Amino acid sequence: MAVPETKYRSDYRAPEFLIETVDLTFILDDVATRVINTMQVIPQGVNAPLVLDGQGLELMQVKLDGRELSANDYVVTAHSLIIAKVPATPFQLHLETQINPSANKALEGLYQSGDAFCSQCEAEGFRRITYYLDRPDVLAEFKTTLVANQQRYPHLLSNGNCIAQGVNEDGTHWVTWHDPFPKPAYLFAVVAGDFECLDDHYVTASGRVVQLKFFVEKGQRDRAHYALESLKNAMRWDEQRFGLEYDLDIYMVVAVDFFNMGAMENKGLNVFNSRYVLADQTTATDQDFMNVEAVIGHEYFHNWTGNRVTCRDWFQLSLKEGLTVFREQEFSADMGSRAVHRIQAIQTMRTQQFNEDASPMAHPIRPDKVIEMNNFYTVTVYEKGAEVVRMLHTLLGEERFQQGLRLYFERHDGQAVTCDDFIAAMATANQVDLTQFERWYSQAGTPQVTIASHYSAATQQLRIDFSQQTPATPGQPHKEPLHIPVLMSFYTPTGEPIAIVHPLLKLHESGSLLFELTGAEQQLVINHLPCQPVVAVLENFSAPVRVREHSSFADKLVLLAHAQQEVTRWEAAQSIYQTLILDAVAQQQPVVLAEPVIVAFQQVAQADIDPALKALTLTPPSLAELTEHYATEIPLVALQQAHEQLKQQLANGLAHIFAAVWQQRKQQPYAATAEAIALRRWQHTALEYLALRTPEEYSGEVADYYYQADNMTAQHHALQLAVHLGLSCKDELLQAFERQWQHEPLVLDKWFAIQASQPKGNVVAVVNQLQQHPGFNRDNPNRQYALMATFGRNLLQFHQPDGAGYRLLSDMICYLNDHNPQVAARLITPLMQWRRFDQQRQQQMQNELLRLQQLPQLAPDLIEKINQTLVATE
Ligand code: B3K
Ligand code: ZN
Repeated sequence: MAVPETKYRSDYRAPEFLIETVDLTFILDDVATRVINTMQVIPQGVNAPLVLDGQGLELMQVKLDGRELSANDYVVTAHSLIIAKVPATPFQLHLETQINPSANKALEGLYQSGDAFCSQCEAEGFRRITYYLDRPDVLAEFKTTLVANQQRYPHLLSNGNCIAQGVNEDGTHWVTWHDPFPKPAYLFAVVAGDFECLDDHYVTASGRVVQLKFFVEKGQRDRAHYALESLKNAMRWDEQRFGLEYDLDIYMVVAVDFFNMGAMENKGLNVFNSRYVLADQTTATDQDFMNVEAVIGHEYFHNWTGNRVTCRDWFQLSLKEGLTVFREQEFSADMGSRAVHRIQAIQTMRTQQFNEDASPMAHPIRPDKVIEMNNFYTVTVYEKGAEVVRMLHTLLGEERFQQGLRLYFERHDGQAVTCDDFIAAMATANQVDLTQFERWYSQAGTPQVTIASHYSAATQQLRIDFSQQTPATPGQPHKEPLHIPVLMSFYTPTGEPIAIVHPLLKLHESGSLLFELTGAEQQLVINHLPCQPVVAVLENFSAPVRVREHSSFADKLVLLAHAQQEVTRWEAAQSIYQTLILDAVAQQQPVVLAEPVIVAFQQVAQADIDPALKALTLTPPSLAELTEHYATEIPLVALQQAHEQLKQQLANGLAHIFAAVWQQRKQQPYAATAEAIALRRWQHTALEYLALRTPEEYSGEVADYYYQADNMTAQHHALQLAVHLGLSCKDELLQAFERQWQHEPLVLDKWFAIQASQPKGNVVAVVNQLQQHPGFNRDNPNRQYALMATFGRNLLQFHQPDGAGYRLLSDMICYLNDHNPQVAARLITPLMQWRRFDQQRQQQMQNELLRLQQLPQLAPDLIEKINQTLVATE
């Protein structure tokens, strides 16, 4: 196996050539698309050969300043076109290449999605379209002409503004686009197809009119309204909260069915996975609606954080992604329930990101070495990256954070920059020293913060000992202390807030107190406290760390009932559940929910608070989150048993409340507002506990609810309960759903996912069977994520001790290795955790990894991950 080259962040060199303008013509054809590329190249005074990136291209012609070059003048390798002798002054390079979009199953570069052509260039896909300096610090002005059959492809789209179009005599037509903003090639896009278009416009704060156009598959226009509204909300929000306006006259979104990720922020022409555009009440769940809003916002916000200011090199990915996820999270929070969105983000961190930190692929939010860039679009770069930006926001406060961001745009608009530049703007604008804070960019792993309180009644003094320690990760044996913002609150034992004035505790705008932990060990001493206070720590998950503290059950109950911050109350409940489960597993005893705890949860269930918070507070941490407490030998089965016992006891203890919630619900017309979503969530939680407690009694009720549903949220929940709780209506509902939705792939994905995630039964066999279902298509990433990625997260079933689950997944990875390595590399995630299980499972997973490692044409995406995981502790 040829090991592909590792690239290091420290090897960055400025480009030897720049490209000022690019004039591209695409003559579109299924199997032989012709790409004519005329570039103005500007040498940077380094006397060097011109090395252009290119992959899978058939080179037809090369002209330099109008003169055709002969084959002796250049060298074509598997990954480049090298022209040894080029002028020292600006010159024009003209290249003609040919590509085969219909053979492109990797969905990178130019490919076909159904009947349409579309492109995906980030990170390094443009080199599959033409030879180019395919790196983000080369910014050029693009002009693009598309030529295609008019009947089949009435819409021809690219970045920027449409400047000319015409019809040819041979049945083709052409459109020329011009993007006035210089941009890196990864933001380039072309689309051709026969779409239905949803049109609207938006007037910016300064009064400019922007055309908004959503292109979707025929017959789907009505499903794009929510996405369109979300876009307008995002545009308004970015003006109001960040003072940022849109800059072109048109903003286009194209929805395609074949797409590796969520969406892509190409300048003026976003390409979206259709699942993040198409949503109506009959086909989309509440969660789907929230995801549409978030992804639409995310791609829109990139226009400033990513496009206007872009990354110098791919190691800086978090510069645009961390910041844009932060902006997206703030947008969602401002549009809906802040606490609910925050809790969702915390859960993602504690399950997926902590998991990645505990894996051989652990990396800092700004990685130091990369083999395949596509492997670094991770929860660490995105979500932990957003947490790092959020910590800055916490440390500086909204006003000063905004000030820093303004300086960042002032300094760097139109440039390709680094994470250091971002931090420097924040530091300079606010006259603060962020040197230690910058370690968050270079250190991998989840820091552990230990907090121990000691109270002396005699001296009325409270001493809190803080310590922090970050475990070693591959390539980083030693870690330095980080700058950690710790938000805290103090309460009396009866739940009254205590106002504390202390030089080390700043009153934060959230209402909590901010303590800045910077040393490996630090003490906080507070005097004049007449009684031992209850302390809430790391409120709002103020840093992406694990906390170890030893507060009593009584203290947790005080916080559950009285904490002022909603997220803190939820955390108190989570901490109670977690202690109960982990203790039960450690002592091999059943979980026992004592009377005062039940009473406390009954009070939550009956309180006059956001019903979504009730639902979240009454839901124990997932099995995935619980596994995070074990570095090795994860006791899967015992955890699952304890988890189930706990839920049963909640179901019993709160049965009368849940029954009342369920029976007293009122039929209301469906709306995807935060209030309506919250209410449904609470009612669905009630139904789940009721059905869990007495499945036979509730099977009919669940089936009725299913059949009466006028929206997908209800239908989906009923089906999920039926399947996951093994209700007697299970098979009937599965069939009904399949019949109703067999021709709606995005909806059928839910049917696949519900079955792949069921905790009981022979799920390996079910998933194997579903691979043969006519609705399953191995080449479509959405189908793979719905069936195979969901199965990989089904801890109990995927990790069947006989290894059948591992084999099922690795067989699919073998197929994808040859067709879509990016998806293959995503699906392999659960196998990366192999060392955290018992001997037998380890052996089985290792066997599968070794088998994959032997594949004749192993893609770099998989080479990087498999080698890293097999080598890690050798
Ligand atoms: N920037 C794109 C991700 C591209 C992924 C390339 N493998 C989507 C986003 O983060 O907005
Ligand atoms: Zn992004």
